[in-house]
Amino acid sequence: MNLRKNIVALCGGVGGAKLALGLASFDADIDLSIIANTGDDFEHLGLNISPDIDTIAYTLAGIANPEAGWGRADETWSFMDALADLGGETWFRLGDKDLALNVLRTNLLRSGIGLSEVTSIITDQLGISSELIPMSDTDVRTVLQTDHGALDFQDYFVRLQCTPVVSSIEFKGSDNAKPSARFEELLTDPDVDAFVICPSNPFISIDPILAIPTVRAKLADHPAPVVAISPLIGGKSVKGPTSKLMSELDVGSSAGDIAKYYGDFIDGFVLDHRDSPFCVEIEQTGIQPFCSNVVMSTLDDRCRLARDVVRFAGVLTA
Ligand code: FO1
Repeated sequence: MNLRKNIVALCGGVGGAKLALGLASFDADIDLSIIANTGDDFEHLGLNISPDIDTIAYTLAGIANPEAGWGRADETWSFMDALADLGGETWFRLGDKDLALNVLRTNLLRSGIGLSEVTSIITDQLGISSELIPMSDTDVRTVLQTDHGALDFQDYFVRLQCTPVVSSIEFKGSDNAKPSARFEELLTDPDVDAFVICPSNPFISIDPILAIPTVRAKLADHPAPVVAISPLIGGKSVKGPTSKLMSELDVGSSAGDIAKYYGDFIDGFVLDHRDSPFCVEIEQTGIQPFCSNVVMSTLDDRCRLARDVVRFAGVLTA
């Protein structure tokens, strides 16, 4: 009997990357393919920056900055300090080691290599065994309509620290975007055993992936179950602006509201024990709830949650 399991995880920034590490670590019989959000990507200081790809790569390689969640551990900041002395833009902090990766990516892209191949060159160099796949090789850019006008993602998230009030979110370029070739393959691969929607921010990390034409429908049509993990605990986002965006976008405030927001294309929803009162309303929408401990402070936490998610998916019928 083939014990190997093919898991495809849709993932954004810090929270999602933690579960991705758990999925990559808890069982050697898991073949993990991670689909990374690229809606946060932007050109800055002449560089092509892909924050969620890098956050996931650094996390899987064990070299992520554990406090910030983004950028690298043991970083130095000579480039930023020198740039500041020259009056350059330093609101988006690029450490010296992080800079090297972004210079490499920029030059590979400029030579005509696509983002998927560039990303596999980087993951090979970092010794990462899981597949890390951009959601698309064409540009999709998250733009937020706010009380400060239209904002590119990093302006909203970093420069303005998520303080603007958001009225709507668009994904520029998504209408003409296609899933990356490998993502396209996985969406119709009968050997995929489960799709996992990591506990990333649904609106700014998962929605850009779902906005690419055919993705949502193919996930719904695939025979494998789709399991989402709640990014909230007790109505609070573990990190970042999920709760704030829920109220600004009028999506509700609970884990149950997140399950309903994802809606028909998910089969199961993993939520924290503290949110178990929402299981009934989730079940009434036809989505199977499963309670676990969603807090991921240690590697053991990440592996345990990953194990719960894969086991839960194993008993779900899509
Ligand atoms: N997030 C910040 O809040 N401040 C920063 O200065 C910052 C720099 C940065 C540099 C490289 C990188 O890959 C990510 C970086 N991030 C920073 C995180 C980034 O804004 C991501 O888009 C978020 O993690 C959301 O996923």
